[in-house]
Amino acid sequence: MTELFQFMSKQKKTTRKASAKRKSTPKQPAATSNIESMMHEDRVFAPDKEFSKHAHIKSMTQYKKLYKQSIESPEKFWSDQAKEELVWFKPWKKTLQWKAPDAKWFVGGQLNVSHNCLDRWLESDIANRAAIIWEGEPDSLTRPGEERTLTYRQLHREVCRFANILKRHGIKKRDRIIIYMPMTPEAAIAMLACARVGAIHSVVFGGFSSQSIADRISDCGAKMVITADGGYRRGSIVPLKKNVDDALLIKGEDGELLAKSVEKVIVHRRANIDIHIEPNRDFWWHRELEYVDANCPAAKLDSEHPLFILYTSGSTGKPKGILHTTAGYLLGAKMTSKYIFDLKPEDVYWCTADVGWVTGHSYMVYGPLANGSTVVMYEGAPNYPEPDRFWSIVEKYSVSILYTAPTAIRAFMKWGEKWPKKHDLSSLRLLGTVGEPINPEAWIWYHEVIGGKRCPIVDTWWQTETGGIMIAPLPGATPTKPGSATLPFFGIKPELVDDSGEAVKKGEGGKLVVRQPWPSMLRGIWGDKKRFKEVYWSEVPGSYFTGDGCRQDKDGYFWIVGRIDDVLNVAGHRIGTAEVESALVSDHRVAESAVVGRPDDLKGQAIVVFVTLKEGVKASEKLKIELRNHVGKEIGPVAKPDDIRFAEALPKTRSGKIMRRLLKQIAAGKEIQGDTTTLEDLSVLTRLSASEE
Ligand code: 7RM
Repeated sequence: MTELFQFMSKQKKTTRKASAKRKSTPKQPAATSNIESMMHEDRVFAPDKEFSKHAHIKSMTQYKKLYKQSIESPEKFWSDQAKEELVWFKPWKKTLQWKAPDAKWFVGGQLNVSHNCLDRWLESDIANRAAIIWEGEPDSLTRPGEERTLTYRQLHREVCRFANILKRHGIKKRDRIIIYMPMTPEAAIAMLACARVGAIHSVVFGGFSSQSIADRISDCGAKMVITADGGYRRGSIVPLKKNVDDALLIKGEDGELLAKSVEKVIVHRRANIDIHIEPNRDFWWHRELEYVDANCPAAKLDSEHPLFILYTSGSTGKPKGILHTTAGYLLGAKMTSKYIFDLKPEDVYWCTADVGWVTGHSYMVYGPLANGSTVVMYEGAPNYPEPDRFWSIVEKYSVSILYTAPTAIRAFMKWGEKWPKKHDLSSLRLLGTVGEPINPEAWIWYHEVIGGKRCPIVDTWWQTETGGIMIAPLPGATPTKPGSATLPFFGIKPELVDDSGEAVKKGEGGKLVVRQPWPSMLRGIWGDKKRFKEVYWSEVPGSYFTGDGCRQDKDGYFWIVGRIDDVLNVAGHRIGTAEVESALVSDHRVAESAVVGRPDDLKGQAIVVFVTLKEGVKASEKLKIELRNHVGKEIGPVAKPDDIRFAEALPKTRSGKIMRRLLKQIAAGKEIQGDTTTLEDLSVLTRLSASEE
């Protein structure tokens, strides 16, 4: 870290202007079993003095001091924080009970997540502030979307009423409930109502198919489904209730209904379309409200009471139901929101994630509401009806904090500066990214075009499994480097190890593991203890294995290079996909790229690259050669792609992650196999396969 500070003091005037250019130092690395990293990004952005002055954490000295305490005496640290941040019905007796891989935090304590997000604000001046500002998808260019604002008091009332509906329909503690909803406030109300009565919710993306709903119901034995008649997406209506009806009829291999555990379906009226209502099974949300009042005390739940299950697709086989519990999860979501986004009550905070992704859980609902902040929620897509939707919302509500994914940022870059330029974005004071490594070019564009060069960017690394952000800058303290998630959050001890589990030398790449338990860590895979141990705790015994490849630079900064399973092995060199992709996207004609390996007799793996081009750029053989040489120049000859394919679009999940597993099959000329239910747009695959040479 000292080196970094020396560098910064020398460069003080220039670094903030991003005048230092990317330095690429191609070299021919020696073959080793570790992941190599050949790209160098030397730009450093020091926090702005004014920003630091008002931030929760104001300097590196303050961060380092607290971080040290949190690692040296984790139990004391977390216990102090849990007292400070959360409201308890009953104090806990033991801060941590740990026998790897089983953690219990704040043992013996009692609290309620919905009470911590809502009731606690009712006696304060936060009660009448906006909790959720919701913007619906516009019908067209001329008809704006609906808007609704719920104050904390109103949200509390709606959650209590809906919680009473759950009880009326026989929902008890630990019952599982599937939430399959569009991005409306009712999605958040449903989640908070489950939390209020101690039911376990499992949110399923509104874009997923009947089969995925049925599989998830079957896996967790859900008793109820909460859905809507339909949801809006790019001007058309997604028939959510119809999908649920179909899901309830799907039979498994044994000939039995997969969703036989479902007794009730509650339907929110959103799209006003005709749907089937099955008597005694299906009930309209608005009708049920007639039978309940708004008096519903929050259940007193144990610290380790299960809060939610969220399914994430494993690299193979069936999705894993990641389980999170009450106190630890909430403490993680609340603290990371507060310190990493520097959240204040005056902020208008917008996380653009869908509720069906963990980011929508921790950073649209639980984290910000536990901090008493104002959350913006948007129903539609970023480019409907026109590519300036996000910027018109930022302007309309004076959004001060924006949290989105690199894939969205690259799409904005592709659509061009004219869209953000149409709007006043001066209310923004902080920007965040999540979901994949952000390539330096996109980082700089975000910084300059969206952030007007004045907003710090927090690149946040974490996973469904970690519950909350693990590695990210603290915006008033940490100097940032484009492409790096920087340093660990309080209480988090990440490390890089080689194949034998030994720590690697600084500057070398390795597998990212976490050495100490933390409160918001997953508590298991629903119904599959064996898989939980195998996937996360066997690779490096005693440590949590993230599945990601990473390197640490001389300042201790973490640079994620991609999933370990995706790391390429070219003639003995292990190269992270993120680096090659970043090199490609640094060519001004490339909008996005995905890199995969194809079995190769000579080299082990050949590098196959899928590239989408910026608007107006023509694909040609000449361009292929130029891109090949460009990667060679940026990284080194070993990383030169063997095969470049231009594509209209890449296969992605709803949260924007490229599904490399599918691209690998296409690259190898195989038929697509395995789970494609998490794919956002299936037609992309057909088009990709058709475009093969
Ligand atoms: C929050 C979320 C987790 C995986 C993770 C990484 C990748 C996420 C970043 C990132 C580089 C980041 N949960 N990932 N954030 N890679 N920089 N800032 O995405 O369960 O859906 O995915 O996403 O590979 O392991 S997730």
